[in-house]
Amino acid sequence: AMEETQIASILKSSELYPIPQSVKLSYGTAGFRADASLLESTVYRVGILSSLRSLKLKSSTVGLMITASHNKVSDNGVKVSDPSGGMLSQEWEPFADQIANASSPRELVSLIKDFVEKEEIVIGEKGGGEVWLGRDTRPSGERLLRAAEIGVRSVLGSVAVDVGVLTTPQLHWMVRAKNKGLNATESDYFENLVTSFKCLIDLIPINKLEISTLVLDGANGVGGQKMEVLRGYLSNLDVEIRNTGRDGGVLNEGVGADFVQKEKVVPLGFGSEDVGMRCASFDGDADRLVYFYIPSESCGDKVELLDGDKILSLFALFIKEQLNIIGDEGKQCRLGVVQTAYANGASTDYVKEMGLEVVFAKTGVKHLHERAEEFDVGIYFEANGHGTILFSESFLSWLVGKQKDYSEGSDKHNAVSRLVAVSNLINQAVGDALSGLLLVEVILQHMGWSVQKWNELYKDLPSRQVKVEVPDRTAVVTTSEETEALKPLGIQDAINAEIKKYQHGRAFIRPSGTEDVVRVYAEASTQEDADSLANSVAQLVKSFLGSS
Ligand code: G16
Repeated sequence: AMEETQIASILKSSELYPIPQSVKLSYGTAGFRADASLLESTVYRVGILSSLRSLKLKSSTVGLMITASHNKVSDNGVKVSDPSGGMLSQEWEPFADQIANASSPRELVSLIKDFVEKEEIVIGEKGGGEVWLGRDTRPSGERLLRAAEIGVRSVLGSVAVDVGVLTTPQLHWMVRAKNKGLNATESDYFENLVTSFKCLIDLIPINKLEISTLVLDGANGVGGQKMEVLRGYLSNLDVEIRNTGRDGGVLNEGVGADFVQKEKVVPLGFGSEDVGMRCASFDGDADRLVYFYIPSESCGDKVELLDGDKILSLFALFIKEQLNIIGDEGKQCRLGVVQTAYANGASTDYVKEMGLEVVFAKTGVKHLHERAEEFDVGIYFEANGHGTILFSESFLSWLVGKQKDYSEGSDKHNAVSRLVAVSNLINQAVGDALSGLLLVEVILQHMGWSVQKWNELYKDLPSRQVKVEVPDRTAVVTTSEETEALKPLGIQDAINAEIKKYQHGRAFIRPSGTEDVVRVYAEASTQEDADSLANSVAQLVKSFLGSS
């Protein structure tokens, strides 16, 4: 039960953060997101939730990140990292929704009281919770961070630690490290990347490739700035960084992974002088990564895109290669792939041909992560560039054991060491553009491949994504894999009738969990057909739901 002093503390602080009229917030795909001016009360309340989450888990450190990632600069958002470094347990999302929408301090307190009782959370007696607060470069971040601090501290005895401007994956990594009792500062994060990258470089059999310059689009956000720091510690990587946000560019506007992946055109700051160069884009909080190049025959501003699916395929190939070197024992490793309905059909065929198991999850890394944990090595990626590789504890300790069995310098020993280094390099908590980029770079050097050669792994089926603004996007309800719409009634039959008109046609709709739109995805054998299928499905959405 909650003591009177605790109740008074929340009543008092919540007076500072009245909820704005007529907003209905939902934790969504990746936390709460809205126009930054609407979010103070939400962030304050998520501060309270984070303290409670920490208390529930024996005062383990919890992370609270203030970011709206790929959304526009005037938006902001808040998401919680569980002590494991993964996303907030989905069991707590309904409570997050309830308190975010509580209309008065009294209602807020009563919801918290009930929840604390139900979860048997003890406030105050055995020490408080601990919450680490990070934010991206959005101008509204600092003000929102103050609201989060007040929320955290209004749970008596809990402490808020401001860990500064970070990428989302950095915060998740730090939280995970902290709770494992490891060194957990930002410099530890960098050091870990540098050491494991170097280890993989040293294990390249013969260096087949002159290291050419990588050109990075930092989305005018935190990722490019962090890469500037990291670059200083790395050898064997030559990277030129553009769109750092310091030269007047606007976050995510005409730049960044979301823009490049959706529009398939060059971001601002790139042009004909970059033809053929290996280029990469981060998103606003650097949890997404895509590659691209401008083909020499480029008409206008079109790029060749190497999206999350292509990154996944490259990773799968490299890991499979190491397992093959280990031989029969390596083949026992359950290597699997997790994708979403957005995965390009050609990528799914490619990994299946490699003999890998492929499973599908709902959009949102939290869903993919969960499925990837079922494998010894689970690679998950969304087409938008969000993903990572998870190694199970048991497989990792098996690998470490093998490092002792095999003689040093042997092929098998090297293969095992590469896998161990990959598990250290690639973020085990969440998709991470910085660590993903380093892994892509080292694999390309290992293979002796250019970006063009990598792109030839398979040819994407032409696809198109569009968004449709509707009065109420929650009217769209889909199946668990999001490939079919159950509501509004009749729309799926209409979509199916459109799909039938196209060769290799595939299309689906789903409500976005981060923007107020319905998303439409379409694939077909030509770009013209994919565009036309996407447009007719978008028309169906408008006619079934009305346009706003
Ligand atoms: C977030 C999630 C991703 C998801 C994306 C789009 O990305 O972390 O898993 O794919 O939103 O979601 P939706 O289609 O529901 O709007 P980010 O980079 O914005 O955090």
